[in-house]
Amino acid sequence: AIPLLADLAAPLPGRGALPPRAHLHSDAPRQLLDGTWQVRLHPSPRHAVDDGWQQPDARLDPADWSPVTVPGHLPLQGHGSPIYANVDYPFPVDPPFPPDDNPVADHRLELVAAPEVLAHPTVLRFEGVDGAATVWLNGVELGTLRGSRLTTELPCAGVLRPGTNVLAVRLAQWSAHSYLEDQDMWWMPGIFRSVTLLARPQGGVRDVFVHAGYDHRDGSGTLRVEVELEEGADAPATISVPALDLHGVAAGVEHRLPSVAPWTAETPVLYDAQVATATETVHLRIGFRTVTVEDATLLLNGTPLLFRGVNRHEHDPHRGRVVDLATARAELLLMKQHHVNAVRTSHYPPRAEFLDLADELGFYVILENDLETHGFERVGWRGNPSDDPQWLPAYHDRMRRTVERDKNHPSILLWSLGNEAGTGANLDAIAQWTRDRDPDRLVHYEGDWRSRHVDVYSRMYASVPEVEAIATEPPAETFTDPDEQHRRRLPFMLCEYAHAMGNGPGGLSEYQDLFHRYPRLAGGFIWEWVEHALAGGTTDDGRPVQLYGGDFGERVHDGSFVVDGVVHADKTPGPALADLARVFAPVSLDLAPDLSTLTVVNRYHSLDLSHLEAVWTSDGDGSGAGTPIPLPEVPAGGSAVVPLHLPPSALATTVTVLLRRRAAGDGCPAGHEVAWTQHVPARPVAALENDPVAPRRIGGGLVELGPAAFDERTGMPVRLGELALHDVAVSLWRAPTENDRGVASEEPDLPPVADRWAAARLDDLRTRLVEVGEDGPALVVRTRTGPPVLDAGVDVTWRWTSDGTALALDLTVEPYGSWPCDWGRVGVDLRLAEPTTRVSWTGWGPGPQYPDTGQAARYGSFVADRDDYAVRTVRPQEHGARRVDEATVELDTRALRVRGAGLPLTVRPWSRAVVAATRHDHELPAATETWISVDAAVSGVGTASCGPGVLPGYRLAPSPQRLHVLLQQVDRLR
Ligand code: IPT
Repeated sequence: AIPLLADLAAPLPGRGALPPRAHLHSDAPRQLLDGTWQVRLHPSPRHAVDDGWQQPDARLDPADWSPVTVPGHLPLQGHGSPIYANVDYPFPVDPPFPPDDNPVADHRLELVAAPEVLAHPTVLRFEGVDGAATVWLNGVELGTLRGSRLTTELPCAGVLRPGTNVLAVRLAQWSAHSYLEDQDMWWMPGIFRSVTLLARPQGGVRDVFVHAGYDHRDGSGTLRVEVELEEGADAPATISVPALDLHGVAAGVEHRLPSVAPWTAETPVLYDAQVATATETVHLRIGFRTVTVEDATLLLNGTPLLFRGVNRHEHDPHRGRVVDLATARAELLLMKQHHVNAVRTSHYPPRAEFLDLADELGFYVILENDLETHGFERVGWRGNPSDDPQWLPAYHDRMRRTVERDKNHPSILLWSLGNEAGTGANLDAIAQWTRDRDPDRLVHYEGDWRSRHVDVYSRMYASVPEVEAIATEPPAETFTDPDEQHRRRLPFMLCEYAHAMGNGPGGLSEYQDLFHRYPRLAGGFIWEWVEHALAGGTTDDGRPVQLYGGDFGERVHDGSFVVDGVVHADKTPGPALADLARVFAPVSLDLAPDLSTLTVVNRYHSLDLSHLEAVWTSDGDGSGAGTPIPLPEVPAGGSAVVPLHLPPSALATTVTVLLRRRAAGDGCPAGHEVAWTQHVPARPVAALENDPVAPRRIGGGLVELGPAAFDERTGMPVRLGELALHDVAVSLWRAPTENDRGVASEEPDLPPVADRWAAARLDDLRTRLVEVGEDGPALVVRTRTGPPVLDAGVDVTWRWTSDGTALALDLTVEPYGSWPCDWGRVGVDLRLAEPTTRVSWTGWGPGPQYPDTGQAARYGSFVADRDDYAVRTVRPQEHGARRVDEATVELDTRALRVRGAGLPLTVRPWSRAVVAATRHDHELPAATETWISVDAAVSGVGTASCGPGVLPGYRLAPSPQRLHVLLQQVDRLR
């Protein structure tokens, strides 16, 4: 028998750990063991030799060992490779057994313990070890580690000694616990968080549990600090909170404080506190707040709370789940700047210090246990550990370690039992344990829609109509089932929604409108904050390579489904982040159509608007200094109608009203825009400026019309000024977005729209010239365009005119026959034989817009270089359309000007066929040409990559369409 095999198959908690406790900031000595360790690998536990390698005097062959950085993931340091699988277990579902094919990594570190650490009993703390490990110090087994994202403390008193010590960790990738760690992310074993030796002074502070409540009725606070001491204390601990005039008061008793400042994410007031014994002092920051549910409404300090949340995984494109604190802080500041006020720590506790940042910067946190058994869904949930008693100790152990480590953080309002772990008695048991242990917080778990054991009704990816139906359910009394009654009394939230994969998410505003309308709705958490692409170096021409599932030779994988965030893996914002900020804005502004008034709705939880100034500007994008608008006092939750007194001439201009910060604060600089709205006047239709010129035949099968030449055989223009035009055609297709490739949750029996387009051969339209004629000064071309196989298509009339300078097109598109699918877009494509360098435009920007995205876009003048205009995504897809009134597509020496009224314009160096067929951005060919589309209409994008498809109002059913556009070759701008 191989003991390690038996160990790895045990569905039990690890051995040898001390009871879990809070992660405390203590003055006791400590020694960080992060750095360079040595590692050697075995392909399986059956090959892991017992050669005494754990012993200090072991004779080791240096050739077997190589350096590895701790914290780090082994596959990102050349030892094995990452595996990305979402729901599927990448091994047979044979619980509790792991597969034999199970990489084992022996780690060794020689260390000399610091004298100040050695002067006390010591513990060895592991904050995150991905996989299942056994730990030896100087050849003595200290214990085993289970629960990859959870802290373990192993006592090492009597084993740690002066001089050199040898720490040995044998880490297997797979174990029984892998069944509990099926989160949608990379499988990457390794000691990926810090390892520390902690001195534990006798009589020191072992654990602290702060209970700090706020009573909004009288502004008072209550404070009770439970303290557990290490052995050997001769006096109890004392508590000091100098700012509250508490000096050396007793632990365990409740102190009533007549006046405290409450903690909220908007006012993250923290009180410095010390808990001290004769031998140890720990420092805490206390926040007073109370979270409750009343009338199916979530309340913080007595006031309804709205989560403007994101799901956050820890991810770094180079280091995986090793995320340094500076990066975590930068992430949180970026969230602040985009009005995110809540984080669900999907799907495990983050590194401990993240919660310090959340307390300090102000975020509401749903802290999630390290638990997911989603892969059992594939086998009808047979054998799901959540309902099998042999796993109860492991469930209990994980939940306990989750709660105990982070229990002192005011930012945490809810504990989450885990994610996608089905239902079962073990979940019910840990819900009950959590409520008993921490009655001051709420319990969350999405996986049980009966919500019997939770305090909020939580769902993921529910559609807008479904959320509205939940918001307006009949009262609890009307239900006969007691579970239903209970659920009806709970507030509702979306722990995941708006799947931010590729081009999207579409439809954010519709959810937010519901959240604002119905008090039962406590908001939601976008899926997800950050994309999990892994860095794969650069191409020969310097483009970054970003990798996803399947790129490491995995046989079981879920491709690019791991790349689905509003922020790229390197933490640079994607276009959705700006849209999110607009939708999440804590103040709503509405301009009366005659500009007489501005309606201001304060959607903050507790702030009034005194930190903001309002200004208006005219005829720009709002970036100017602006004229102040005096704002009345608008308390949190209140609204005001503000008279504007703008000059009457303003109506004919673009008026932008902005609310911006008066001073720096809340993670934002002074002047940071918090909300805006815009009045865009009707603009004149772009028209030819001079008298029309007539078409004339110029030989060679060409017809000249002003600056353009047409090929009589096709009826299509082939030249505009000095520009050769190629492949001019009507098109109904777009390069499928990842949302287009998904099955929409409201249409589970229908194929993805991308497949419907493919079945209808929307990407392969053929055109027949019907006639080329003249109508006065117009060249009128009629074509019929349709896909092979089908008898449906579009009849197109191209009416071209010119004044000798520009070329105008009036296009009508009439569908005929019975169309089997909606369209991706309707417009005109053309190709230029040289690459664009940049695009400047007047219209909406700077980000892209589809009918259900682009909430951040406003009217103004913008410039973007080629890549920014095209919007490159890790997996290539349709993106980058802006609605333009006028745009200049610059080439090396010349430019093409496009004019129309808010026309969706797409510019990129590749055809849609190339975009659709390319799996990675870095595989796209170098830019040698320019593909331009000017559209009459485009479809929304929805979120069918996971969740609902395009809302009905944003779909593009086959329908008559018109397009009016002016084209002109101009000189390149300087
Ligand atoms: C949901 C998961 O909770 C999350 O981890 C992620 O996988 C997300 O989907 C999709 O990216 S579960 C899904 C079945 C709705």
